Amino acid sequence: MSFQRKPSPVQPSLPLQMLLSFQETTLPLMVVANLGSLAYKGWLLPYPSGAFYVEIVLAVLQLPIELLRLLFGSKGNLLESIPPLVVYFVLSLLTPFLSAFFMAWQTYVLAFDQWMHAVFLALSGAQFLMAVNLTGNFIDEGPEMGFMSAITASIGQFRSRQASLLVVGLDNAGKSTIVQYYKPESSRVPADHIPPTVGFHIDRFTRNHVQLTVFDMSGSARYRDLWPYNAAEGVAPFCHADCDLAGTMPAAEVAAILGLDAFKDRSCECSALTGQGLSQGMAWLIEQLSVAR
Ligand SMILES: Nc1nc2c(ncn2[C@@H]2O[C@H](COP(=O)(O)OP(=O)(O)OP(=O)(O)O)[C@@H](O)[C@H]2O)c(=O)[nH]1
Ligand SMILES: [Mg+2]
Repeated sequence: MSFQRKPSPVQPSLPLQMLLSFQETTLPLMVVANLGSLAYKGWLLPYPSGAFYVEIVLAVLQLPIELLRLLFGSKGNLLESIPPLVVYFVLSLLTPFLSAFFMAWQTYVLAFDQWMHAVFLALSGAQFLMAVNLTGNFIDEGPEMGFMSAITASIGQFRSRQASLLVVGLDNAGKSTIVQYYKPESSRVPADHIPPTVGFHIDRFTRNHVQLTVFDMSGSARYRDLWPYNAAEGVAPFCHADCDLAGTMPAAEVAAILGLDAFKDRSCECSALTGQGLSQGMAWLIEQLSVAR
C-alpha cells in the first residue's frame, strides 16, 4: 500500500473577495440605516438616561471596526498572506457581539433592525468560514511556520484532509477485502461477494477524518503493468496475515521472511474478514500522512 498527498493549489479566493467587497460597499449604508432607526426610535420613544447615546456611539463605532476587519480580510486574501488574515480573525470576534447587541440587547428592537443585522451576520459567518479554509490552504503550501501561522494552523486543522492511496500486492492477497472493510458499513460489499479485481477499482470514503481516494489495483500478473509506481510519494508496507485461519504463520515470522525487519514496530496480525488489527493499521497510515504534511 502506498500513499500520496494531494497538492493544494493556493490562489486568492474569488467568492471570498466578492463577499468582502459586497460588505465593504454596503457597510456604510447599513450604519446609516442603523443610525436612522435609532433617530426614529429616539424621536418616538422614551430612552433610559444615557442609553440612547451609548447606542449611537456603538452604531458609529461599528463602521471603523467592521471596515478594518473587511480590509484586512481583503489584504490577506489578495496578497495570499496569513498575518492580515489573523487580524481579520481577531476582529471577527467582535462581529457577533455587535450584531447581537443591535438584534436583541439594544433598548428598542424593530423587526427592521433584526433583519438587517441578521443578514449582515450570516454574510460575515459565511465569509469567516471561507477565510478559515483559505488560511488552511496557505498553511499547507508554506514550508515555514511562524508564530502567526501556528495560530492559524490550529484553525486549519478543522478542515477536512484528503489523500490518495494506491493499494498493490499479489493477487488473492486480500487487498479488496481490506479496502471494503475500511468503508462505512452502509456502502460495504460483503466479503464473500468481492470478485477478483479486474484492472483496478476506485473507492472514495472518509476514514479517521481524512477523505480517501483509494486505487485498489488488481494483483493479477496480466494487470501489473497498470501499477503506477511513479505516482507514489511514499511507500507504506502493509503485511496482511490471515490470522483468522488455523495454522497460519505468525505476523512476525512472515515479516522476517519478507525482510521487513525495519518495519517490525508496524507489524500486527490482522484479518480482513474479522477486522482484527485493521483499525491500528489505518491509524498508523493516517499518522504517516499527517507527518508528511
Ligand atoms: N481467511 C481470510 N480470508 C481472506 C482474508 N482477506 C481476504 N480473504 C479472502 O481472500 C480472497 C481474495 O481476496 P481479495 O480481497 O479479492 O484479494 P485481492 O488482493 O483484492 O485480489 P486481486 O483483486 O485479484 O488482486 C477472498 O476469498 C477473500 O475472502 C483474511 O483476512 N482472512
Ligand atoms: Mg482485488
